[in-house]
Amino acid sequence: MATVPALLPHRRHNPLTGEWVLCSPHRATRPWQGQQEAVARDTRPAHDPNCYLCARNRRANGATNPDYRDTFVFENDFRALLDEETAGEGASTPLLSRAPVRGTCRVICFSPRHDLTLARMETAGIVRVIETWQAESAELGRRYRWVQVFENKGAVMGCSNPHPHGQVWAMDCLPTLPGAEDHQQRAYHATHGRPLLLDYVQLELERGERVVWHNDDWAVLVPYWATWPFETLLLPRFPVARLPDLGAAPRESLATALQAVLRRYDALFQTDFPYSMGWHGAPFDDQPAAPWQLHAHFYPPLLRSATVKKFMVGYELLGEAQRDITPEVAAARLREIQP
Ligand code: H2U
Ligand code: ZN
Repeated sequence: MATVPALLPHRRHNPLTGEWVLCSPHRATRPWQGQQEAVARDTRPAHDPNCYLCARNRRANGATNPDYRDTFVFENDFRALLDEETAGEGASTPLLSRAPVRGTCRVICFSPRHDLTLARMETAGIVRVIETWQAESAELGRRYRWVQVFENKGAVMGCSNPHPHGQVWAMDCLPTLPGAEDHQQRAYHATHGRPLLLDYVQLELERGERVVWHNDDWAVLVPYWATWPFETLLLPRFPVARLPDLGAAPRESLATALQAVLRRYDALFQTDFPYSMGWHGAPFDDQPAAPWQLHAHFYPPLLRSATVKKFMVGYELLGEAQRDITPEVAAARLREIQP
């Protein structure tokens, strides 16, 4: 059994959500005889006549996609949220409580090229994607309190189509996780007078051990409290509360930052790296935005190869998140890899 203090089991606190994660570094060498996922061989055409996201093709509801050139946004044909005023049935007992919700869901095609990924796109194309994220956030933020921009990539993540695309869901209330981040960032700001994540990015850049990559505007790091093996946080090094607040220069440097993290991911296990990623920024409500820092989370499931992933099961479902490989080791591997 390990006795080096750094290798002993310990718990780490996530100041963004208030949750804890169990870290068990001594366990990283345990034998593995679990599941092997089939590696998806990538032989996609530039245009797939059967893809419902490719230009000029028909979607499930019969609509035809335009002959789009960069990004293309449409209302999700199978929306999880509806615009209509829903009946907010009053709770008859506190144990059977429900609340009304209004919202909308859209799909964002990143490129007409069926064979690309965000990682493999040129900087100019990624800038167009960022501009689309900004425009959608600004427009939906005028009508809804929360706008969730995200990308779910890879069959392992339940993504239904390899065509490069993401989604945006907007709703009139704060979902659970942004609600926790909102609470934690406001509490930190009330005590310290500075945004939590602006202090955090400076601390991590001074320490260096969890930093994967940085330029003058952005830093990519494996957070101290990461739960997924190669989870990263993309943080601005300047105060900014929401996606639409980014000007031309930080937008350009963000495109470079996205390439840096995503190309490292692809190189890590030499695969089209699966992940869920998404943006968190200040809610579109009348609360002060100053405690908030815009940031993106990347949650990739892979653990040790293109086929072996981390499962959030057992203790994670019943106790709390747990990891073996430390965030410091994960950051060093991502930092050292040649994208
Ligand atoms: P995934 O990226 O998670 O697979 O989602 C793709 C979305 O595209 C999914 O939410 C929508 C699905 O509802 N979709 C359409 O809106 N129209 C279609 O013709 C097929 C899929
Ligand atoms: Zn396609």
